[in-house]
Amino acid sequence: MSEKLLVPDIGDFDKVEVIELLVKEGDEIKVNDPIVTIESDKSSVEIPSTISGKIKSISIKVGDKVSKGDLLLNITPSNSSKSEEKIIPKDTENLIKEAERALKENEKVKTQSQNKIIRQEKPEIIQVVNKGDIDPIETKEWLESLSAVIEKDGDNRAHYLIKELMNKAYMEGVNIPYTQNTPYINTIPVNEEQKSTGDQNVERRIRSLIRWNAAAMVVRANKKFPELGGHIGTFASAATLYDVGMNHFFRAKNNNFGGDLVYFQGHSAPGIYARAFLEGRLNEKQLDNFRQEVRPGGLSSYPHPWLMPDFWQFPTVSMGLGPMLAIYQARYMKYLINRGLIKDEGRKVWAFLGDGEMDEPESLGAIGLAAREKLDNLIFVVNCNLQRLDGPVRGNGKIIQELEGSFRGAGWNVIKVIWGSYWDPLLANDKTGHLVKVMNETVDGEYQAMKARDGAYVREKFFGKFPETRELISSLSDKDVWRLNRGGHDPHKVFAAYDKAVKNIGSPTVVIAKTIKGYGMGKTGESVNTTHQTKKLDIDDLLYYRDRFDVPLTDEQVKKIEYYKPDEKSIEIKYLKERRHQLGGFIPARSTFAKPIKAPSKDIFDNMKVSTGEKEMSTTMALVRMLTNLLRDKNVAPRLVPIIPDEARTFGMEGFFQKIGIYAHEGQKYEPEDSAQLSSYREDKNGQVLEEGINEAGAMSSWIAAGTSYTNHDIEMIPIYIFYSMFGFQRIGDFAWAGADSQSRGFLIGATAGRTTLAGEGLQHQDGHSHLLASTIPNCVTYDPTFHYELAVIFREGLKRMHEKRENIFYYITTMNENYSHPEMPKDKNCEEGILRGMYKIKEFTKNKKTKIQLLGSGTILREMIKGAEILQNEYQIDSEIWSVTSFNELRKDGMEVERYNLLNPDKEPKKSYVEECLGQTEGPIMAASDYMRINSDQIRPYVNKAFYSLGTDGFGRSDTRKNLRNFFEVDKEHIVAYGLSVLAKEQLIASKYASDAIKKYNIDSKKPIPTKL
Ligand SMILES: Cc1ncc(C[n+]2csc(CCOP(=O)(O)OP(=O)(O)O)c2C)c(N)n1
Ligand SMILES: [Mg+2]
Repeated sequence: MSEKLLVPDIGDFDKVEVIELLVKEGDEIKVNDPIVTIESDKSSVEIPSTISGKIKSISIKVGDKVSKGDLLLNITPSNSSKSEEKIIPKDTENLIKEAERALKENEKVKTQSQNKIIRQEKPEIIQVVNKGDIDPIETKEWLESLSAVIEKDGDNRAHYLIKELMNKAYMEGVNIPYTQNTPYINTIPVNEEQKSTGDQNVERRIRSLIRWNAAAMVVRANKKFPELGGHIGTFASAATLYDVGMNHFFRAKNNNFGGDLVYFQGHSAPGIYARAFLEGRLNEKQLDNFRQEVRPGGLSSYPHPWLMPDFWQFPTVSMGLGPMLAIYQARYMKYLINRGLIKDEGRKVWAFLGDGEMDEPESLGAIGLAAREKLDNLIFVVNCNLQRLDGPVRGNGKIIQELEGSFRGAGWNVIKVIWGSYWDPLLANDKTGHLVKVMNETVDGEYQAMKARDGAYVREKFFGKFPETRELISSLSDKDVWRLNRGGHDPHKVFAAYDKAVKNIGSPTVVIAKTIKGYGMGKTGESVNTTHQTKKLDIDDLLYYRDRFDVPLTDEQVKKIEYYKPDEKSIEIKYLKERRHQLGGFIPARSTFAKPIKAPSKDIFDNMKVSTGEKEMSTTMALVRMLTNLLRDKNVAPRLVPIIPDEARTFGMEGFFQKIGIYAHEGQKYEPEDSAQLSSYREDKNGQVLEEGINEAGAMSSWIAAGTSYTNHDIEMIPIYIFYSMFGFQRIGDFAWAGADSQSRGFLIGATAGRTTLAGEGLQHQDGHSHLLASTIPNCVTYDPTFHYELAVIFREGLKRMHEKRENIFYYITTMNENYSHPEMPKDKNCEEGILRGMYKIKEFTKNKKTKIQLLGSGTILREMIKGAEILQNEYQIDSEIWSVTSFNELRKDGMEVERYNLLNPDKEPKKSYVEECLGQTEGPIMAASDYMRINSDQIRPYVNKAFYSLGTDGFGRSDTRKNLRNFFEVDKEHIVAYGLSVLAKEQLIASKYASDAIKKYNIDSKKPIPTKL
C-alpha cells in the first residue's frame, strides 16, 4: 500500500513553480526530508516529507505549477516508520523526566500550602499561594493591613506607605529592585472609567462598514491585480482604537485651532481610506485605485504625504520611524510654544504603533526624552495584537507587560487596556485571585492560539487551569466564553483610556491595548500566523465577515465585493459627519496657511563675496559666519532652528549658546561651570538651538518636525541641522527618506566632510560618499562648495527656493574643516548661475597656447587642481581651464533630463545639457576629481563627448595627515599632474615619457594596489 504526499498549505500562494526536485523514484526518505523546492515571486521554500518510506512514483517535474493539495509523491511507507515513532530521543526523555520532577515538586508545595490554608479560620479572601511564599499567613496579614489603609485613607496614603516601605527596605540593605509591572489587568478600575457619551449602536454600525469597505478595497485591488498587495489584518485589529479617536478625540485643524497630529500606523491605511469614503472625501473609483498611483487619482499604499499631499501628514510605514518622529514632533510643538511662535492650545500628538514595531530600536530609543521633557501632549497607542508578520511578538512572554515595564521605567503614564467589559463580572467574582493568576501566567503564544480556536478550547486551556476559574464560567456557554472580548476591541474601555490619556499632566502617556490580529476575519485570518499577509478572502470568508459585522449586503453583493455606503441622510452618515464637525473637521488632512519668509537681501552675503586675503578659514567657519549674519535679519532670525548633535564646539558654533540660547523646557537650574565665559553654556526656556546630544536620529527627527512646520503648525521655519557628514545619510538614511516624503524644507549641513579633508579621524569618520547617498533622494539638492562665496550664493538661493517660493525640496551642503584663504567672487556675470547649476569656469591657464586639458574639481580638491594646473603650466607647458564643480549631482540631473528630451524628440533640434554647454567647445580631454568616490564625478561622463577621466577617494579612509591621505588616495596636486600628463599621452597629445617622468619624479608607485584594495 502506498501513501500520497500532497502539497501542504502554502498560505496565500497558488500555482507556485517547482524549481528543484530533491529526490528520485526509489529513494528511501524519512519524515522531514526535503522533497521539492517551490518558488513564488516572493520567496522559495522546500517542501518536506511527512512520511518515511520508499518513493514509488513522482507526480511532478521541474517547471510544474503546484497548489495546495496537489499530489507530489506516492510513497511506500517503511515498517520502521512506525517503530521510529515509538523511539523517544534522548533529549525528549530528559525533558519528560524533568517535567515529572517539577510536577512532583509543585505537588509538594501545593499540599504544604493547602495544609497552611486549612489551619486558617475561613478567611474572606483567600490569597492565591505563590511559589516561594514561605509564610502565607503573614502575607495575608500584611495584605489585609494594606486593604484597611486603602479603605480608610485612600490610594495615595497606601502608595505613600508602600514607597516608604521600599525605601526602608533599601536602606536596610535589601538591594533587590522592585518591578515596574502591575498585574495583567486593566490599569483603570471599572468604577473609574469615564463613560462615552456616544451612541454605541450607531458607532458599531459605522465601524462595521469601515471594516467591510477597508477589507473590500484590498480584496478588490488584488482580484484585479494580484501583485498589488495590501493588508487587512492590521486595521481589522485596530479599528476600534481608531474609531473611538475619530468619533471623540482627534481634533482637526481649522480657523480656530491648530489641530491634533495623528501618526497612523502605516498598514492601517485601508481603514483610514474606508472612513474617508463614508465621510464623502473619497469615492468608489478612488478606493478601486488603491495602490495604483501611477495614473493620477490613485490611493497610496501607505501614508505618503509626497503622493497624497492633501491627505497624509506623516509617513510611518517604515516601522520604528513613527514613534521617534512623534516624540520629536511633540517636543518641537513645545519648543514653538516656549519660543512664543505658536499658541498653547493643548494640542496632542497621537502615535499608533504596532507591538511588533516596538522591537525596532528606534521605537523605544527616545522614550526617555519624552518623559524627561514632560511631553504631556504626546499619546502613544500600542496595538498589541500579539503578532507581527511571521508569528507572535513574544510567544513565550508577554509583550504588554514588557512594554509596561519599559515605559513606566522611563517615566511614562502607562494605561493598559487588556480586557473588555465582558470580563468585568468575572474579575469582580475572582475572590480567590485565580483568574488574575491565570491571566498573569498565560503567555502570549497561548493567548494567540486561543483566539485562533474556539470557546471550548478557551474553556479547557485557559479557565480549565484551576477548579476556581473553571467554576467562574460554569454558567457561560462556549459561545459566551468566546465572546469575552479583549480591551482594544471594547469601545468603552478604549474611550476611558483615551479620556485619561488626554487629561494626564506632566508626562507622556502610552495606551497599551490588547487586540486580535485580523479581528473578525474568521478561520482564515483571525489570530493565525499568516494573518499579516492575507490580502485575499474567498467568498465564504467574505460572507462570514459580512455576517460577523452585520453588513447589510446581499449574498450577491458580497460575491461582487461591493462597497457599502449608506445614504447621506442615514443615521450613520449623519452621526459620523456630526462627530467630525464637533471635532473641527476631517482627519487626516494636510494643508498649509504659513506665510513665506522673505529671503534676506543680497548684502547680508556681500562680505562673503570679497577675498579673505591672508585670512584662512574653513567653509564650516564661513557657514557659521553666515548664520551669524542671518541672525541679524529680522525676517529670518526668529525662524532659524539650528540643530546640533553635540558637535557645536567641533563646528565652532559655541558662540550660539549665549547668543540665542539652547532650548531647555525647564530653563537652566544651575550655574554653568563656564558661566564666566563669553560662550558659556546657556540653557533657556526660549532658547533657539536644539542641542540634541549624541543622537543623530533624534536630531534628524527634530529637523523633520521643523522642516514641516509650515504644514503642521502653519509657520514656515528654517531648520539647519549640522552634523558630522559621515554620520548623516549613512546613519539615518531612512529618516532622510521620510523627511523627503514629508516634504520637509530646510538645510542639512554635512560638516567635516571629505575623505581626505577630515584628517586624523580615520576610517569610520571620513566621508567619501555622502553626496552619492544624498543623490538617491529625488528632492534633495546637493552642493559641495569650495569657497565662501559659493556657499553664500547657494545658501541664499536655498532660502529663496524653499522658504520664499516654497518649493518642496531640501538642501544638503557639505562644508569642510580645512583652513585656506578664499578668493573674491569672479566678476563674470554668469558665475552665480554656474554655481547654482553645478559648475563654472574659475580660472584659465593660457601661457603656452599649445596643449590643453580641462580640469574639474570639487570641494577642497578643487584647490589641488588649481595647484596642479600651475605646475602643468610652468613645468610642462600644458594649459588648462579649471572648473569649479559645485554639484556633480545637479549636473547629472540636468544631463538626464536633456538626454531624455532629445531621445523623446528625435525630430527636433537637440538641446544641450549644461555640462555640454560648458565643456562642448573646449579644447583637450577632461579630468575630474573630488574628495568623494570616482562615481561622484563619473556621473557626468555620459554628457561629455570627450575623453573623460576621474580621480577620487574610493576605498576605506584612515587616519593620517591631509597631505599623506591625498597622496594615498591619489588626489593631491602631484597625482593630478602625473595623471593629467598620462591622460594627455593616452589621447596622443604629448609623448608618454612626460607622464613616466612625472610618475618617477613624484615617487608614485605604479605597483601600489588601488586604494579600494587596501
Ligand atoms: C523597518 C521595517 N521593517 C519591516 C517592515 C515590514 N513589515 C511590515 S508590517 C510588519 C509586521 C508588523 O507587525 P506589528 O508592528 O505588530 O503590526 P500589526 O500589523 O500587527 O499591527 C513588517 C515586518 C516594515 N514595514 N518596516
Ligand atoms: Mg502586531
